[in-house]
Amino acid sequence: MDAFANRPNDLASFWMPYTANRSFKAHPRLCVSAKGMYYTAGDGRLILDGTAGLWCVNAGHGDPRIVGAIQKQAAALDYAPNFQFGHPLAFSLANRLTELFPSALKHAFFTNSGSEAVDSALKIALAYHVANGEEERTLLVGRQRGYHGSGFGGTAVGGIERNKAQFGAAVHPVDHLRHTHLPENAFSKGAPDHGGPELADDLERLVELHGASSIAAVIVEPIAGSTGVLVPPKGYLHRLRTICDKHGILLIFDEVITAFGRLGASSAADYYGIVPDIMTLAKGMTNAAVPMGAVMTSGRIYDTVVESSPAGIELFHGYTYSGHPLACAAALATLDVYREDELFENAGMLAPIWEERLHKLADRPHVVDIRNLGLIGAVELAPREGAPGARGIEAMERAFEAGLMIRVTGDTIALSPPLIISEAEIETLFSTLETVLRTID
Ligand code: PXG
Repeated sequence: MDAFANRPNDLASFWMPYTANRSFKAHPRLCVSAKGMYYTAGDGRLILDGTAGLWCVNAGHGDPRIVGAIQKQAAALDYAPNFQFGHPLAFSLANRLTELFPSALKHAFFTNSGSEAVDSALKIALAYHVANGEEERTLLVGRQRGYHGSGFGGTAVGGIERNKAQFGAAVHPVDHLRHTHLPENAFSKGAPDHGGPELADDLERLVELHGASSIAAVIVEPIAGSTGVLVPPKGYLHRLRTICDKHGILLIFDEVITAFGRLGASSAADYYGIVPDIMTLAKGMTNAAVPMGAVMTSGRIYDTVVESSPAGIELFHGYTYSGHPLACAAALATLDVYREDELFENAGMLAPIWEERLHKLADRPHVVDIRNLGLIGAVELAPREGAPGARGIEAMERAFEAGLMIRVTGDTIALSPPLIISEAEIETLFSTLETVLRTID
């Protein structure tokens, strides 16, 4: 048999990630091309992208400046190793990123995804404490309902039981803070009022339990995305920073979703005016056109690890494709597009319009909560009796039939459109969603 025989209609071989494979393959939803705010589905219909892919296509699909940069780079230098050799674009990109984010974050370590960025960040935190003479700081603290990707480290600090159940014990000692979702904050517009500092004080509980000198780092998403858009109450992140400082604990912001304009600023760190010790990036960094992630670290972390090592390699960690030329070219072009088209500013300008329109869904059928910040929105539906998640899945399927891509997590609809969305497209998105909500029981 011809080893390269083409079987385009056979959906069996591809084991799809985080997907109900059997139901998808019975009723596939395929996208065959994309431009701007829209996909084209397999049957030729236009689908409005309400989620920027998976929170990643912030500049919209197929921007010719990004496409052109990738094409040009592929022809000029397809690959060069960054282990003991290097190529100029990786250095340029690292410099550009340090200009974009809080000035204390002076170094960029490249990865190929958010999951790798998280695992790298955790390892860098541990390496820092070893270099700093505090090797007993090994405990990594995450948060309930946190999502930090699918690596072993990220899964362990993540707070989603379902993501751990198939894989046995964590490979590293971890503990978790309480999540930040309080019922009294339902239907808050933007940052909720109640409970921020008290929730952050949960870190003091862990300090009492384990001893501060055993805790290496705390990792949190500034806004938890994957578990249904949980916006931290006012004062939460500031208090977390204060407690980390008090006890010598590194604070890691997992900004895989929040960086690159989602909140109308370069990062959540920038938006909140809080400087973490380490920041993880991915997704919007290349507009998702080539996979890439990064870990930004403070000068102190880099200097401590690098300067305290004997001559030779200082950090025994990296990936064949760390700082891949095509990814660097895509990222540099993407940063140019963000700047030239003022997309972060556009997101900030649209945020109040987005908030107003989103919250008009409050009295629609099944809606039990609405949450938002920047160009992020969540509509939580009541679960069906005995079938949690079923209503959410049906909303996603119906929306796709109606020409709209949404994401669901359980019964929560999560929305995060490309930052190029227009006011008219915001209206189309929400009126389509209202129709969908009317049609499901
Ligand atoms: N950290 C955070 C905060 C994320 O949201 C990752 C790490 C992992 O990134 P990679 O590139 O390894 O996937 C993520 C990923 C959703 C959804 O529907 C969110 C993600 C991925 C897929 C779906 O909310 N976030």
